[in-house]
Parts: sequence; structure tokens; C-alpha cells
Amino acid sequence: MVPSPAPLRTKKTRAVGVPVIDFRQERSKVTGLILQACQDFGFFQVENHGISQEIISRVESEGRNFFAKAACDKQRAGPPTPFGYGCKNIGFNGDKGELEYLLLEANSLSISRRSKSISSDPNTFSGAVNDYIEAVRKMTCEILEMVGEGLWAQDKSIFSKLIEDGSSDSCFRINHYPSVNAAADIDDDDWRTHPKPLDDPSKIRIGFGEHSDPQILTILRSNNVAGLQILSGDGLWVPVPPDPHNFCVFVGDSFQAHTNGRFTSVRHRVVARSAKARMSMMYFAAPPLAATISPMPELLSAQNPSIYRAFTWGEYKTTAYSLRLADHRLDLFRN
Ligand code: GA4
Repeated sequence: MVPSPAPLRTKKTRAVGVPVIDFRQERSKVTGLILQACQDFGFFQVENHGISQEIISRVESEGRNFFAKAACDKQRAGPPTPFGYGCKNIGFNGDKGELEYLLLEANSLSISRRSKSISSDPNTFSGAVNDYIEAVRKMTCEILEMVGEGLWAQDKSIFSKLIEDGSSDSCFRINHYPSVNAAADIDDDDWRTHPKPLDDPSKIRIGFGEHSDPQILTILRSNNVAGLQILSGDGLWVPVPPDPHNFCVFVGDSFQAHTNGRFTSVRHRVVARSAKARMSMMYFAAPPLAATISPMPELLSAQNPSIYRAFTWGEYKTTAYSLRLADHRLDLFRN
């Protein structure tokens, strides 16, 4: 059994119960808050991250332009195998969502190649996406360095170097959740103040179903439209208030394994029901396919034996794609 996350605590949380970390604070303070959030929630938001609005706006505008195209033009960038344009189908095993998306390899060469089927101005598209990925990758590596330091790793770059590696298997995704008619729009403020218990899945409009991310870290940014929810340790879906100026950071399965369960990969979903379309972009920070994922020795002791066997990222990814979105795939790698 994967250890269930600790119940939501109020320490360093906003009214909604989700930690927000100001990156302008002293580094040691930020490090402590990141460690705490990764342990307690597997999730936090970053404010004052230093990534320029210009970099964000360019890719946001490219995404908006793409999704505004006629269906037949968008299909030219598909089907997602797994990369490319996808509509409603997620993965290869029948998972569905109320969304359309672009899934891309996060490397400049493949983005340049693919941009020809995505945009009539491929250089502008690939320039915007590559600049964004570069900026977010840098922030990811800073977070991972701080985690390495905070966990007293012998090599504090143990995690960041996996992402910096030229053959890192990271990817980039833009999700577009179409608007629903105004009558179905539920007042977001109500959701901010009243997290709801697990509800009947047949009665809600799932944009992207419950899952955890297989990678190390995910960095998400959205427009001002609500929908993202994270699952707390006590079984509540906690809405994450949308804030286009912040980034959301999710611990992925691989980080849970690397930290021997000290960090929890957070289960999350998107409930799409706003009168405005939601657009989010995610950078999924992954190691090279051949990299080994195993609990870091500094976290192991006689009292804390290794929970997971060593595996490669390639092996984990193949397993993830052979299963359904909501499956607890890391359970298959327990000792
Ligand atoms: C979840 C995180 C990323 O969006 C993703 C997804 C991937 C896909 O959409 O193709 C997966 C999903 C994600 C986890 C299980 C498998 C693979 C769909 C699916 C059913 C791109 C990823 O890496 O894993």
C-alpha cells in the first residue's frame, strides 16, 4: 500500500488550504517550506517566481490561437501517439476527458519539427514554447536543488541533474477545457471555501480524471478559470484557486519513489464547468529513459527500509501507458 498523504494542515496555508510559497524569501526559508509542502500535500503554489510575463503571454497566445482553429485544422497535429493533438481521448486504454490538448516532447528540435503541423507561423510557435520550457525547466531545477540540499543529499544536484541531462524525457502539454453554458457554472467562491467530499463521478463533468503524474515534478500554469482539484489525505477534493500569476507544483510518482515515500505524489483532477474556457500548460520534468529511480540512500535506515525496488524511468513509463489513468501504478514497484 502507498502511504496515504498526511491530512491537510493549516500551517502555511491560505484560506483554501493549499500552500503558497513566496520565492522572494530567503533560500533556506523557501527550502524548508518546499520540503514541508512536498511531504504534507505533494503540492504547492509558487508566487514571485521571477519568470517574465512576456514569456508566459507568448505561449498562452499561441495556445489560444491553436485551439481556436477549425477541428480539421487541429487534427493535422494529431492523433496523439502519444505526442500531438488529442481530443477527448487520454492515453491508449480508453480514458476520456472533456478536453482537447497538445502533448509535445520538451526538446527544441522536436518542437520545431512538430510546430509545422500546429501553426501557420511555426517559428513563432516553437520560439514561444521553447522559451517557456527553458524558463520553467530552470525553475524546476532550482526547486530540485533546494530539495537535494534540504534532504542532505551527498550530491545536492542528484535530482536536478536528471532534468538538466540533454536526454531528459520531459514533456510539455497544453490542455484546453471548453466552456460550458452559464447555467451549469457553479460559483467558484463556494468551492474555495467549502471543499467537497468525494462526489459521484457520474454526476460531474470531468475534464481530466483523477490521477497522479508519473514523472518527478510537474509545473502547471493556468488562465484565470477554475477546475483543478487536489485530493487531500482525508479524502476531500480541494479546489485550487486559479491564479495566472502563480505556478502549481506537483510531486510525481518518481519523486515519491526517489524519496522512499517521504514525498507523496498528489492525486488530482480537473472538473471543467466554467462559462469560460480553461487553458492550462504543464511541464512534466522527467529523467532520461535509462535513468534509475531508486530511494536515495540518505533516507534509508534499519527503521526506514527501502519501500520500492529500483526501476528505470523507461520501465515506469511503459507500465504507466499499459494501465488506466487512475491506476495506482507505483504500487507495482513496491518491495
Ligand atoms: C498523466 C501526466 C501527463 O499528462 C502524461 C499523461 C499520459 C497521456 O496523457 O498520454 C498518461 C497519463 C499521464 C498517466 C497514465 C497513462 C499515460 C495517459 C495514461 C493513461 C503525458 C503522462 O506522462 O502521464
